Amino acid sequence: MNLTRRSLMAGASALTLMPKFGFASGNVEVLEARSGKAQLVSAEYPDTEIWGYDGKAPGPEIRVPQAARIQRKLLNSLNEPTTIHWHGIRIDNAMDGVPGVTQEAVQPNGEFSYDFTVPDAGTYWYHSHFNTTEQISRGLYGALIVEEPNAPEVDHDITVIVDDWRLDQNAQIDPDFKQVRDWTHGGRLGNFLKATLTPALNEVKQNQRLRLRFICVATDRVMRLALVGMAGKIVALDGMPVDTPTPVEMLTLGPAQRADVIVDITGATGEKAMIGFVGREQTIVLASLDITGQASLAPRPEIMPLPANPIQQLGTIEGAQITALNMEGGAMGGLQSGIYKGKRMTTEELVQNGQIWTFNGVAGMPESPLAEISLGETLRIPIINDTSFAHAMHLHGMHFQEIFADGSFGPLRDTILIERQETREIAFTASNPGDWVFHCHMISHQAAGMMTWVRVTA
Ligand SMILES: [Cu+2]
Repeated sequence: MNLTRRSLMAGASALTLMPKFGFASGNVEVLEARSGKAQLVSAEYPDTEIWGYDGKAPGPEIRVPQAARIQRKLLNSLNEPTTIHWHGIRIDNAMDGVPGVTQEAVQPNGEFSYDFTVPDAGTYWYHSHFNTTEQISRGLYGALIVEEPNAPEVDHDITVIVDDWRLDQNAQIDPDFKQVRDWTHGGRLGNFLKATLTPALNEVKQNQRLRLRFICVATDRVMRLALVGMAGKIVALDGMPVDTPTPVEMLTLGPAQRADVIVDITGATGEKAMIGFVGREQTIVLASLDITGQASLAPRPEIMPLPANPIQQLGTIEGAQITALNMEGGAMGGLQSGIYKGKRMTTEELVQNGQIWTFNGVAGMPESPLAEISLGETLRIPIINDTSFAHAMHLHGMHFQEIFADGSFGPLRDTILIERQETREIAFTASNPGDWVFHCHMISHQAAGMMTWVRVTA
């Protein structure tokens, strides 16, 4: 696809009125989950009632140096329980924020003190892990940025949170989070896409260099993004630097995935640099930056790899334990029955229990782990997607690598997007003890059955 500026529809005039929330703030000690109001669409619409950290969506950006200690007290001012998961962080298990697995859910008016260090630099995020479809859909998420001590020089370092809201005519969030049609298909897809840039940025200059930290916080939508008026490379995926930065024009991010790109503004004065969402029928402008001059005559030097994180890549997979994960269910699937809470049920009975997807024949959290391995052991998981939908599998606590057909390994990731009827294999060497959930990050699918866990013993 050869995208030009002109092929992008100017459909997001509201973005020039982007509310100025979510500025970097590295010293928030309390995160209060509460309701709030946000101007999501434009001044012509009423403010949207959201739930957010400190009443904002996105919540405050947490930005710290690598290896820093993060301490945040979660105050729950919602009318229902909640927790915070620190997505992609190699964290102590007790701080992972999974209710019923690593902690009790924090009740209304309750609190929980999160305290952990961030070993790896990169782009991460935090979000609710309780009643997650609803709580993320209502805005309970924020960016967690860990800075390299020797970060590459750029003119702007911008976090780009991309979300997908389902709003009614008055710009209010559709409160029906339990539509069977969503569960059985591609999940809760919205009707209003929004990119929030932090810090806000409206203009750039030709030959300026930007680091854009993309975070897809949508519960279910895969974001296909086009970059126009800029050219550069992907330097990190899911927080982790890639060995060899690769040129980027289009970026595909499944729910929860991140990509850091370093780009130079190539457009000329008077033109625009844009981020567009490439949909089936149309491309929507999510961000539009005026190019207001030339920063320098000469193009910038070559984009180099980011400094590596102190994380071990896969060595050998010889002798590794292999445990397959078979995905079944959903619409246009052949699921006849599945086990839920220890009981075999027909698909009708599963649906009555809000379940529609299975991993290895089981819907929802199984009593025993998908696999149990000890520290230093390597686990291979071939993932067989025998369904008619894509899934974004996320492992907590550790990053994994894909094993390609030729035996080579892919980049370190914490979330892998697996297309319909596709089989992909991942592997990791256990480096973090605890019970770690492994689930589809199309959160509607997770809620409707796609959840399991692995145990790493010390
Ligand atoms: Cu899924």
